[in-house]
Amino acid sequence: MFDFELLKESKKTEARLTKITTSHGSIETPIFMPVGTQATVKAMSSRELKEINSQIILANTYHLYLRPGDELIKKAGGLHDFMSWDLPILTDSGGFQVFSLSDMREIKEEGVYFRSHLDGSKHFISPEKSMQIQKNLGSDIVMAFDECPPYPAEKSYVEKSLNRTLRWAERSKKEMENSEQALFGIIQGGVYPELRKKSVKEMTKLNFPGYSIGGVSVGEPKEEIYKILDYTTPIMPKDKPRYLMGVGTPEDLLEGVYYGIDMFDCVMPTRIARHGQVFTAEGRLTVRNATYAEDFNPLDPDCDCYVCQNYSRAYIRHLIKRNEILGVRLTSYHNLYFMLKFSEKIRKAIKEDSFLDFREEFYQKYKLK
Ligand code: PRF
Ligand code: ZN
Repeated sequence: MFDFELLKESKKTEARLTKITTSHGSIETPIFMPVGTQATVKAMSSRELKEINSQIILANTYHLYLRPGDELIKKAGGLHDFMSWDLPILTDSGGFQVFSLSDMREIKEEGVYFRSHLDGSKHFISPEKSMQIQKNLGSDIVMAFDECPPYPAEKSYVEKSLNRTLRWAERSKKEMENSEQALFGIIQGGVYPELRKKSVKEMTKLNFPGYSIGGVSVGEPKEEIYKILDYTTPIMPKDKPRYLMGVGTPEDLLEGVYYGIDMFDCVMPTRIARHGQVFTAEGRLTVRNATYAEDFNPLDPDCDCYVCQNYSRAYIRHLIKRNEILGVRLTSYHNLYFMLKFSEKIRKAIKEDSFLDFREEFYQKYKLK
């Protein structure tokens, strides 16, 4: 089951308020999706994820196929049962991780031959194989198998790759026929407007229930990402969800929403948390630094999360310096809460027709890194 409702469109920007319904419940967008690559959002239990109002989480085909294996997860009753998460799950197809992680890979028309980054063992993932893995995982939203070209890349290469990704999308769709899972097509085309346009035109012909924009945040300057969005989202269908893959700092959310994106994911909030860095209304703060040794304020005085209501910067710094497990649990919890609360504030602003003011106010306070 899959349903999409466009609840409201902002007047002065491309921002939208939408509701997506899946077999495991509904999500309201714009939304940030916490990343649970290994069937766990690092350091967070399902109970804590619910406590901070996570509506949907992400998991990865590539990692779970390698370990513990999608057949094992199927035996457990699927990813939802395996990890005890009963709300929506989106799985990425492996079409990005196989390019960024595996040691050796060969791209052929039939699929990708690669060696595992873990033990060098040989594997093959095709569009059909990626769909079979995602069927075993039992996610609510499934990604088509694509190629994410590197940056920079010659236009001729990006075009060749894009055409193959289109053929792979068709094969992904065929393999997912009669499935309850919703399959999203992925727009590629690098930094080339004509190629992005071609990708949208051909991908939308396949009539997927949703579309994501891939091939961004691969080393290009941020301005490039926003430029791509500026000419890509206006030609995407209005009546389908739009997901910007692998992008999701607070400022990325604001800009993405401005250009009409509904869904975001990024490992950054949990990754920086493990390095003792947290979001605050004034920007990122490295609580690990000596400056905070005797700072008894909460991580973010403006935050009403459990961590900020109960613990000080000095205490959390001490935990992190001592490599105590609780330290990264607390910073991860706060950072994800920050992103989810931020998405909620964005939705409220769109609802109240004040998104541009909200964006302006954010930048006045938040120092960019
Ligand atoms: N394709 C897929 N997953 C992705 C991307 C992509 O292009 C990106 C882009 N940075 C992140 N995750 N399948
Ligand atoms: Zn907090």
